[in-house]
Amino acid sequence: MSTQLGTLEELPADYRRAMDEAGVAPLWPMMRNVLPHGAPNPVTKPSHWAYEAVRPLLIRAGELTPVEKAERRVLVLSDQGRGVGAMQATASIYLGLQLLLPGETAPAHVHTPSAVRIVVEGQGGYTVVDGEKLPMEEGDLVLTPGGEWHDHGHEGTEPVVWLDALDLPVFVYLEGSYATEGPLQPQRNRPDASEVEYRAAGLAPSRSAMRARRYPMMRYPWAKTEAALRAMAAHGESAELDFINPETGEDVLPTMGFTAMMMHAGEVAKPPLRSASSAFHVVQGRGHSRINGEKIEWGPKDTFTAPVFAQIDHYAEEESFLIRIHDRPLQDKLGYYEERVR
Ligand code: 1HN
Repeated sequence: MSTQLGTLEELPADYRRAMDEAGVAPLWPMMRNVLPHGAPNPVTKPSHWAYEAVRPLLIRAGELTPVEKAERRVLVLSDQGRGVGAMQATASIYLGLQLLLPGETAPAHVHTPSAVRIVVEGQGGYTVVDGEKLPMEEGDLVLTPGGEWHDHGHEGTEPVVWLDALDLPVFVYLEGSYATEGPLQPQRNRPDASEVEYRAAGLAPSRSAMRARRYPMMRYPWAKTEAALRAMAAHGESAELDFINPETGEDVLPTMGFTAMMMHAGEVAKPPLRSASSAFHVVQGRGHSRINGEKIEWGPKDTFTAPVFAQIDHYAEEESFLIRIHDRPLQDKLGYYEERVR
């Protein structure tokens, strides 16, 4: 049953003034704004950032603003539904493209939000998390979980660019976002955990009284991800693999999830409608997607987004590898993640 709710205008002017003065407002005129029927009414609009278009601006930022003046030299990818300058790509996900030039370092800090980097181009970049040096190669996923010290450096000869994905909007909403700064960290002189402790799927360091770290593996090398996707895709249609914590089997972070997808040339994917919002980063390939009917043509290194419950059709024109960034882990924890068949 759906009755028409009363409006503010129906109420006498003196009553409205009196409510104003008392610091109260009637719920019923605004009820449907916060509780629409059947499905949410997202502010987020499908958005697309072509790497070709953003890259020159990022390189120019490298000429205009020394890293010392930026702390992090980043161009923020703002959701079209919120406008340029919005520090949201979807309601819960922040995205930015970060540039580091040869020889530069970005100072160490620790903050409450969590970040994940997906390396877009360049060689020789690295991130140090809690003393562990994580090399950054194209397509690698590198975690800097909330509460972990991290700094970045660059030992190569060409610019390094990566995509930052943070749960920053959630922390800002909770009035819980803050950072502490510190000196660059000493680096342990050994390869990262993906090369040592978690070198092969299904094998983990022998369990002892010592509990595993909360974030035991913080780098997911693209070479292994691609090989795993190819093996899966060779035996079926599209392949999708979730990035997980190798000790718990859970998502890599409490709030954000990451899924690697491979599509063969000519393949079509029509995922169910999901209550999670998504951003897609194209590691390799070319194609187009229809998101709520809007056509987005994507190529290598592009990024695009889809709002909650979006109707999404992907068409791979070439063999394509995408990483989907989403907020399902957060929605799971809040008890409402949902998928609808279409
Ligand atoms: C941050 O700490 C980094 O560490 C990048 O590279 C982007 C955007 C907002 C807040 C913190 C980084 C960020 C950020």
